[in-house]
Amino acid sequence: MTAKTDPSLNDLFLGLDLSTQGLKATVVSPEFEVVYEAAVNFDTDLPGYGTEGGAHRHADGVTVTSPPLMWVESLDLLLSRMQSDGFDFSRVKSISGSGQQHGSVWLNKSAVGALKALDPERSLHSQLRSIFSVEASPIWMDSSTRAECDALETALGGAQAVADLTGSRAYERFTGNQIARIARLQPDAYSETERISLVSSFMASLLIGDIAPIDASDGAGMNLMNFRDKEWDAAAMETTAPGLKAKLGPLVPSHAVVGTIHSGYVQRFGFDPECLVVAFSGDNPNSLAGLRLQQPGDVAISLGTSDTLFGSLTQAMPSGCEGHIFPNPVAPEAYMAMIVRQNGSLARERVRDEVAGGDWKTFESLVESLPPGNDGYLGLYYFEPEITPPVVSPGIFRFDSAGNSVEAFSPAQEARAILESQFLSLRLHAEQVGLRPENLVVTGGASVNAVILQTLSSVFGKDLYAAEKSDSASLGAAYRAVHGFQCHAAHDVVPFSETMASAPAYRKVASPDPSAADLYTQSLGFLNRLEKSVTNG
Ligand code: XUL
Repeated sequence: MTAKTDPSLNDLFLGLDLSTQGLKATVVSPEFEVVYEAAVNFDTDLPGYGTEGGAHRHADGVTVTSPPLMWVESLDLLLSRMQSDGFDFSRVKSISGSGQQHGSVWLNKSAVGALKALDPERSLHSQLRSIFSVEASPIWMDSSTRAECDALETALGGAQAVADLTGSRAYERFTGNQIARIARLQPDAYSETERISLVSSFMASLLIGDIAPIDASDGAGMNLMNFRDKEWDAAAMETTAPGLKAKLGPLVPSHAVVGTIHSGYVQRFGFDPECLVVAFSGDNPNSLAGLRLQQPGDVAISLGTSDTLFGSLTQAMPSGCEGHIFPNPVAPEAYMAMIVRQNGSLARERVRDEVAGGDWKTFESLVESLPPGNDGYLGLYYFEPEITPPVVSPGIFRFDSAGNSVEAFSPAQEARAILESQFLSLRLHAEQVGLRPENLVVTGGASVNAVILQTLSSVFGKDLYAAEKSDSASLGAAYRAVHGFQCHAAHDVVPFSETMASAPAYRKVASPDPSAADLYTQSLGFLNRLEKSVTNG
């Protein structure tokens, strides 16, 4: 990298993450040291909005929204907290951000004027309370749009056709389907809407004092964008709602600078007037950057309430059944693919409670008492409806090595079976969307458990590395702030691997059992058949 693009040691880079439950700031130095963090929790810090977990769940059981004004107020509160902590805003060279994916913010004709005229003497929320044409923003947890999804798939030629075009089949939470529903049920609000932003681009808009464009990585979570050429697709837009293109505005690459900080923040908080704002993106694309996935084959697994696997790839294979393909936020020529399994930590804990009285040590001894491959016994554990593979009715299914149903497993078989089947399923479905891990990073709550890590490493046949910090979205936003700053200075795309070259290496936490690698590879076909026999996919 040329010296011109290198930040100076005094510089700081700010990442913001507006998640479902709160707003978080992570500040990094040019050496990628986290030097400051702050957070706002929507439920406890802004109780006036009456959210639970940051959202309002409606009586119909499928509609889930959040008040966008709460997001505005949270930015005020976060920046004020940073100011009271004595944070030196003048050192911030650039800001980027992350937002929960798919949620939309509906702006009326007064929005641009109000954003441009932000007055440093007054709070943001007092100035912006009347810019919304829809005051309850649908978010990613909303599943009210089955009819709209069916309509899109019918119009475009089926689920696979929608996936081939947009990177994902039609999903209820995807923004285009949310837009179609609002346009149908609230036609007046739709026609009063000047612009529809994503949560991510809306937060960037608040900082630049104008409407910030949607970036291509988060734009791919809408079922509206051609994920290969990164343009809005005319047929998808036409099926979704009339006159939509003008309401969405342009798309930009995720590393693009979308503006400089509005003068109101310079006066109120002491920001440098030249502080750049790099396009905000979705939380999953930001996590990809936060976990430093730099090249095709770099894959992260987050073991959380749900288990998520995502990684970078050059040959995208969108699936009409599962997973998502987004443009890669830090490598414009590449993609990212993502698989979500709903039955993650809670399912493991449930089996642990049943076979080991809630004790991880006992659970570990049970797993270790049997060889990898579980003598051919395999179990499928769906305590909740499953996303990957699609399972509507929960259930547990146990099989012997010939694929015959088995009534019950011994505690040891059960303990080994849940880990092996969860991780084999992640590997199977990752391969089905073109993700073949070469370098594997694990994050999330369960990543401290030795037997879980060992099994994961063996199932994938790869060394396993651990990321030290779990809040990869806000960290990724800070890393992207550095990347965008450098790309801007270089007038070119700087390879993300160059940006991150001086970041400390990850710690190896497990190596695969060499005797198990072939066995697990051979089990993938068997698992696929068993999953198909019990699922709806
Ligand atoms: C991704 C998704 C969630 C949200 C959560 O498709 O719906 O991961 O991004 O914030």
